[in-house]
Formats: sequence, structure tokens, C-alpha cells
Amino acid sequence: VAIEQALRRAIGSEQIYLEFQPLVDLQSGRLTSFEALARWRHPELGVVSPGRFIPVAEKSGLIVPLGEQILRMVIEQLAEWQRASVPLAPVAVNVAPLQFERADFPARCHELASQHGLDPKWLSFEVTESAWLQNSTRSVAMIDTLRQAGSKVYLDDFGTGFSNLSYLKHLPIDAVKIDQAFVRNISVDPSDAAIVRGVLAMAKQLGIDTIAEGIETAEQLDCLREMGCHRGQGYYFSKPVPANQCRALLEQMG
Ligand code: G
Ligand code: G
Ligand code: MN
Ligand code: NA
Repeated sequence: VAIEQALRRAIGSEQIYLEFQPLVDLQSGRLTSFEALARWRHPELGVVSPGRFIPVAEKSGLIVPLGEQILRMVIEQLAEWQRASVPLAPVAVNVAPLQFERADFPARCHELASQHGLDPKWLSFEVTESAWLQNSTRSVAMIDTLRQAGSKVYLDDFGTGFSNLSYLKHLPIDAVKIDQAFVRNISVDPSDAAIVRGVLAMAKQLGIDTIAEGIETAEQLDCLREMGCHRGQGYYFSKPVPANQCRALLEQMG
């Protein structure tokens, strides 16, 4: 409860800030986009990890105003880069299931983007399987709306949720993000390698791009590249960085 109350007070304040982690094309090694990751710096608690406060936010419903703040901060950051003529790359925002339950979510995103003169093509959205399974018909319509405006939609944490994959054929997503749990031991564990190969083959058949998360070593990268995974993300390329380091990353890796 203490952390929930502190979080309630933090929402809307500068205690909440963003970091950005690059996504990289595994063939060319070039930066293609960023994922925005929320951070919370509390005056007494210090930096609280999202692994700790996101679940609290989801349970309490605070994720809805927090998610709105994060979305707004991402749009404001992109608009600021645009004004300063910093070269842009698309930024992906994590969308919690509770946020995605609101049918007006796509409209809200576009309204905010338009208020800041930002083309929605610079925004991507990461949704999880559970968000989708709550109401599949409406989810498809919402994903269609986001994509029609030029945004990309990714299925996050792929492989950790449900074993029934039949829903994938109805889901109009741009890419699946293969959870880091499958990447961690990919170069040493034949079972993990087999699972990832299976996911890549299935995604290819469905015409969906693939993004591997949590790449930390050259061995993992070699495996994934050889298997034909399109893109990746992880400490091997870069940890999440503050906004003021994004330009340098773009110039270095773009
Ligand atoms: O950034 P990583 O440091 O530790 O994030 C931990 C977890 O928190 C991940 O599951 C990530 O998806 C989630 N997360 C990080 N930022 C956000 C955010 O802005 N919104 C939501 N819903 N989840 C986030
Ligand atoms: O759930 P989601 O995939 O959105 O969250 C991504 C999480 O993975 C964040 O917590 C981010 O900080 C973390 N992360 C990113 N790259 C790496 C990595 O190479 N290794 C590990 N262990 N975690 C990573
Ligand atoms: Mn994510
Ligand atoms: Na993920």
C-alpha cells in the first residue's frame, strides 16, 4: 500500500521519466527504432524498477493515468526532437491490458499526436497476449485503427502467455517480440533454440516480422541472425538510455 500511495502521488510529476532502448536490424546492425521504458525516481525510495511499480500500477488501476502520462511524454519527446531537427526514429510504447481495454485508446493516441503536430507513423505500440484475449473482436478493430494511421503494433513478451496460438492468424500485428526467456540460453540449450526456430518459421508463414529481446552476447546474436530473426534488442547493442543520448545512438548506429 505504501508504494501504491507513493506512486499515486508520483503520477503527473517529474518523478516519472523515460529511457529509450534501441532496436536493431540484425542483418545490417543498424538502429531501426526505440522502445520507451518508464522509470520512477522517488525522493526517498530512489529509482524504483518498473518490474516493481508496473505490477502495482496494473493491480490498482493507476496504470491508466500512468500510461496516459507515458504516452504523452513519448509524444512530447518526439515532437521536441522534430522541432530541433533531430533525425527521428519510431518509438514503441508499452500498452498495459487495462489501457487497451478502453476502446478510445487509438483515438486518444491520435488526438495527442495531432496536438503536437506529430505523424502517428513515429509511434509504435507493444501489446501483450492478455490484452488481446480480453476482447478479440474489439482488439482487432483497435489494432486496425492504429495501423491505418501509420503506427506499428507489436505483440510483446511472446511465448510467455498462452499455448494456443490459433489467435495469431486473426491478429493484424506487424511483429512479435520473442521474450528474453527464450533468448537467454539460445546458444547452449537446444530446446530454446528449437522453440525460437519454430516461432520464426510460424511468423514467416504468417507474414509477421520477428524481434528478439534480451540479446546480451555475440553468440546469441549469431544464433538469431543465422535463424533469420529480423530485429533485436538488448544490452549487447545498448542498455536503455536517457533521451539526451538517443541522438548520439542514432548517429552511431543509424
Ligand atoms: O524496463 P524494464 O526495465 O525493466 O521493464 C520491466 C517491465 O516493465 C517490462 O515488462 C516492461 O514491459 C514494463 N514496462 C516498462 N515501461 C513500461 C511502460 O511504460 N508501460 C507499461 N505498461 N509497462 C512498462
Ligand atoms: O516486457 P518488456 O519486454 O517490455 O521489457 C523489456 C525489459 O527487458 C526491460 O526491463 C528492459 O530493461 C529489459 N532488457 C532489455 N534488454 C535486456 C537485456 O539484454 N538483458 C536483460 N536481462 N534485460 C533486458
Ligand atoms: Mn516491451
Ligand atoms: Na517483452
